[in-house]
Amino acid sequence: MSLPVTDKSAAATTTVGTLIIGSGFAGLGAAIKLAQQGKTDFLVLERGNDVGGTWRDNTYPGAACDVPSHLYSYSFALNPDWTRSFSKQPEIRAYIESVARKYKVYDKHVFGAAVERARWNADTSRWDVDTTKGNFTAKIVVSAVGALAEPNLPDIKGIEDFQGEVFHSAQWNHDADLTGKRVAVIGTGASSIQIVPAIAEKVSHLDVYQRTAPWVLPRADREYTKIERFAFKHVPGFQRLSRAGIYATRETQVIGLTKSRMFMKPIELAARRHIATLIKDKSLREKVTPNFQIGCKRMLISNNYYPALDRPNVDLVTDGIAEVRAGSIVTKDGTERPIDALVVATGFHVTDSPTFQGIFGKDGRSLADVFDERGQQGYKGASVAGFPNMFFLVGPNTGLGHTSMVFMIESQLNYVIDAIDTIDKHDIGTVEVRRDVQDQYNADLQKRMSTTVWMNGGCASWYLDKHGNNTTLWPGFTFDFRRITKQFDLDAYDSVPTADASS
Ligand code: N01
Repeated sequence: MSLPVTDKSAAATTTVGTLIIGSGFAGLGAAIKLAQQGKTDFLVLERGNDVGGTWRDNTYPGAACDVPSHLYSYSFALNPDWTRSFSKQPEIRAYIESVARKYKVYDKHVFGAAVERARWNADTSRWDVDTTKGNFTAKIVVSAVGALAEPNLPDIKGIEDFQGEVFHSAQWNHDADLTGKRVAVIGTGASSIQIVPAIAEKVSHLDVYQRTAPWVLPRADREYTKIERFAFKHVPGFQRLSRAGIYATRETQVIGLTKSRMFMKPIELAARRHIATLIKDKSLREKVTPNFQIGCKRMLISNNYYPALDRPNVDLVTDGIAEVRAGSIVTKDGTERPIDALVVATGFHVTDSPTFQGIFGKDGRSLADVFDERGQQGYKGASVAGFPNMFFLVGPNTGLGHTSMVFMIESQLNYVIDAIDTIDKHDIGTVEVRRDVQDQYNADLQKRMSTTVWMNGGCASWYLDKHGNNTTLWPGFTFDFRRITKQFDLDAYDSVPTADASS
């Protein structure tokens, strides 16, 4: 259903008002909001073959969401048909596709179009965007590529010489049958703790390589009853009320994460009880007990991870990995463990995404260089000084560790769609966030960040950039972020009228 875009070899360029890059929850949401405003001069570039983003890509066994379904959906497209409290990946993917169909934005997509380079052209005051499916020029670019999209492959000696199946959790090879095989999983983050129980029964032996033990809480997951599903569908307000309840409960965690650790104590106790209840082996209990404050890394939820580790055919290996050989992993104590297949559940390039290397702003510098020098700084997660007419969704400091990213994305959509509307209405040629405004915003934000568990909780995490700053998460209540993104604030930007911008 993608647009018939000219073949790249013909070297023709497609001209469009707004280009959205990526079609996960964020990019798809942007397309829908633009369409709802009656705007038609936009396209969505998507490197995959369908919408869905991370929920299209992450198909590993056991993939599911750790935010309750009714909150993990667009407020404008509630889904009364969720079958369980925490949805599995296929159901979320089907939901996203159904929303794209309902709002008729599929034909605005160019699928299979991986962006190779986006360059601000000062002569035309437009973005020149080269993709694997042709070249584009756009007045405005909305980057919605997602923070968890570029797999982080571990730099372990010898891994390239491994002779068996090896793949990242986000690139699961479904042709590789792990039944009866000796398998290793490296990493114990959110992905791993879902994969381990899903494959533990079918493999002959499983080694789980843990560098840092995560905090794992019980998962209150269950199928909805027929009565509940009837109520979600037919009782006016029931779904919104349930959503509000989930939202409020989760939001209280912000106090513990950002202000007072006392609020996290009951949660930590629940996590310790979880270990004690589910693991009988004392030495395994010790190995899985984290050595940092709860909340410092993302809190995980699972009822079947600990029982899986407790199985006789599963070993939790905590000695560091020295090297991978053709058919084994050797740990630093010299032990060699033979394996047939290796799953690397080692996370993503978040603050150092390779996509940043292909975006070149006003002075020709790449976004990667700019972030490298100053850290991943932006303004309201939506703009970066030096990158005119480019807006970001899920940009710097918009991530969350406690509740639904869809809520944050909708806040950002309010802001970015209002920005595009303002540009149109006021006949503006270019907007660029003022450096002084961005600097002040980040100084304030990092001051608030300094008291949070993410900075003082005694852990290293993907929330921090190479400067040691948390440029990933929002350090407060999500309703505060909703407030500051309600409207586009043109006065925070340098703007040039269309008549004066180059054309
Ligand atoms: O990745 P991670 P993930 N040698 O970065 C280890 C979302 N998500 O894919 O902690 C050995 O969290 C690393 O060890 P350490 C969610 O936001 C959501 O699991 O750095 N080990 C860690 O254990 C989540 O936070 C859902 O010491 C190495 C693991 O690999 C985010 O995605 C499900 C290593 C990486 O954990 C990312 O989760 C899945 C090395 N060289 C994901 N390098 C749900 O909604 C890394 N590690 C449920």
